[in-house]
Amino acid sequence: MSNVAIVGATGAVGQEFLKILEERKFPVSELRLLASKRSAGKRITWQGQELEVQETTHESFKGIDIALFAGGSASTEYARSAVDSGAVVIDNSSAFRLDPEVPLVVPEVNPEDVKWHKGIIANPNCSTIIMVVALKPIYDLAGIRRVVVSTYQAVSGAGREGIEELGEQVKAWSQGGELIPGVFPHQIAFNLVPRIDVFQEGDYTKEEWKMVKETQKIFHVPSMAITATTVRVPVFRSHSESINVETDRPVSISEVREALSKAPGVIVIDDPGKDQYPMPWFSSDKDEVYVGRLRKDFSIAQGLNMWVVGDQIRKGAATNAVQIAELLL
Ligand code: 11C
Repeated sequence: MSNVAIVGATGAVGQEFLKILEERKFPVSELRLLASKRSAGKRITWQGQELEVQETTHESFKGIDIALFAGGSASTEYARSAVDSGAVVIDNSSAFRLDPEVPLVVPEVNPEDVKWHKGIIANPNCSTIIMVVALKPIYDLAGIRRVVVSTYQAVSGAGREGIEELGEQVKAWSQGGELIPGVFPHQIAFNLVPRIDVFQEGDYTKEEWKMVKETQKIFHVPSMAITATTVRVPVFRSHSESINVETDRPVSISEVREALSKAPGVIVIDDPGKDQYPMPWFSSDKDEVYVGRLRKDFSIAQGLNMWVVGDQIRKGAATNAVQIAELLL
């Protein structure tokens, strides 16, 4: 049994941690809920117990074995204190992901990397996790030379505020009111915004660079060629990705389909004749990554296209982190 802390317990990912710890019957002895001063004092019921949310401080981690950080600035501020108190931190922020001293882990892809942690294990970005779970069986089968990915990311990626903003804009539109952007740089209802996070080198966004660099680190292949365009769409939950893969070796679509069908954490839904393919509405609140629209890319010798969908809050964040905690046990 472990003493577990959740930092950011009242946010979208924090709330999902509570559900997933319970669903997966994670052996929790004490659960400590931590958040910002603003949320301290809130009461949350978990497995029949009423727990009070406490303000996170550098002293919050005494006696804690595993600290699940939901993301945001709390990680930079408190993760090292948690480690100094003896906890292993599983961190969902981007603060440590590219640190060479910190493993970046997706249990279906590189579970062995948890072994070399020095107190912090990073949970990748949600769109990266969803992509690499689908890429792994293809990588094992035929190697990967190049990936071209375009994302269709739900507003849940921007947390509770993102979900609320889409809801408020849809309501305002139906009442003839004004649609006011807040979390997103432009109106998100009935629109697409091809910018997630800040612009960086080469006019790529930080989200796009995360998909490139995190994927290279997870596969331990810094030379893997990857290019990404990330787009926010007016979907509440579940990210979708159009992924084009050029393999190292020739492979047939039926071999890829078979490998994906057998892969852990992947479900193939792909029956064009019956209009069956994954969609965010269907994959929300589920832990698996769904793959469909699998087909050859006729424009190159060794290419394929696929459509991949996964719940950003679950497999893209909380479920992956709890799976990492399970590896530690
Ligand atoms: C989004 N992918 O959809 C982001 C959210 O680095 O963990 C997750 C940000 C991160 O907006």
